Amino acid sequence: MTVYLADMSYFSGKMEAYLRYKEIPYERRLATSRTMLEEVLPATGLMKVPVIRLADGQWLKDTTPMIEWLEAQYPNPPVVPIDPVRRFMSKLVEDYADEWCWRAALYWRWVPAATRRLLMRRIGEEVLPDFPAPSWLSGWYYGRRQISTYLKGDGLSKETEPVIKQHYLDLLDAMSMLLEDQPFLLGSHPSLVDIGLFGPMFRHYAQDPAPSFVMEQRAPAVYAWVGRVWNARASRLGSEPAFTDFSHPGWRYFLKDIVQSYWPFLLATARAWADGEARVDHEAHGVTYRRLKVVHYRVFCLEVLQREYLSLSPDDRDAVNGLLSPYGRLETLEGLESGLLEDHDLPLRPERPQPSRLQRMKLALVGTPWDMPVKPQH
Ligand SMILES: N[C@@H](CCC(=O)N[C@@H](CS)C(=O)NCC(=O)O)C(=O)O
Repeated sequence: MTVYLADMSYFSGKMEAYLRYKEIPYERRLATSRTMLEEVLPATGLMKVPVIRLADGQWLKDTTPMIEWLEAQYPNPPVVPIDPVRRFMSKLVEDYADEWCWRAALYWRWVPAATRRLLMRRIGEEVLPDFPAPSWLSGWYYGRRQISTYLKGDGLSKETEPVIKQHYLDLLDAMSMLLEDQPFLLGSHPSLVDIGLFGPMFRHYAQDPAPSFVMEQRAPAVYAWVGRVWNARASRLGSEPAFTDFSHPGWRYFLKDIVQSYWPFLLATARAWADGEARVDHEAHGVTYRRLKVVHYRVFCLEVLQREYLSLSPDDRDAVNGLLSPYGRLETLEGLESGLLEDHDLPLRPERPQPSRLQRMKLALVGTPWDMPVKPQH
């Protein structure tokens, strides 16, 4: 298979950690604006990485469904615990790592000046070498776009800034606590929670200069874990992972943040989506994140998690509720339908309608709109 990826990308790092650990052979294809427009967009409707082209020409997109699909093809050793309670909890943490840890990782990349300058240059050279502008200029433009979409457009304000910044430090402390007792976050082998948290921790926090220095000083155990996950190989670790049960005190920070901040954010997003709203305010951590984009993909995330939660046996659901009860409970929404389940049925259906020329030009400049899938012309 061929993985289209970028070497500074959060989700590409996550995907590669999984493939490397599972020893699934793949070819790396660095995505540039040309490969994105000519190969990735027509096949997937996305200007995002990573995506995968299978040897038979079929395509996969979005790391969470991709990992789930690959787990069915390459089941041993599993990264997803078999026990339904641990499995659900792992998926919850993976989703939190994907969607809620994103803002702070973007903050630490784009706000410290030295890191911002370096990344603008890297993006210009590595992602936009075929863009019709000098690479410093295209990199600068792309960086400004990331800042306006994912920071200013995602609730960064004077009020929220200290909380967003602190999120990284809290993650480091919680992970350090977990790693005092085990090489990986859930025990003897990498699992979905390691893979999920590798997203923010690898290409952003461990490698961008400003947060990397913080990790080195504050959380050397996390720094070592980043290398350990990158270097993990199933054949070396053996096929019998022993996964623990989320009762370790290091999980308290995550469980509290998921129940009190992330899940309510998903609910607010889904309600706003159902009401046709484009923006939503969200209160968490004692501050208000104002005018957050209502991202359709996140309605899908909630739908998938909620389905899994509701399909647990009563005893298993009690066990999940028991783990979360010190912090609250998971409210569910009746009649929740994102309409995206079919779109994430993998491999993707080959007969995708093509975007128009005008849409392609627009997408080359602005990327995939964050709040909606690309609507191709029929
Ligand atoms: N839900 C997707 C997210 C992929 C994603 O956001 N990729 C980023 C790089 S880490 C991207 O390609 N961004 C392009 C852009 O913002 O224009 C996944 O799990 O793969």
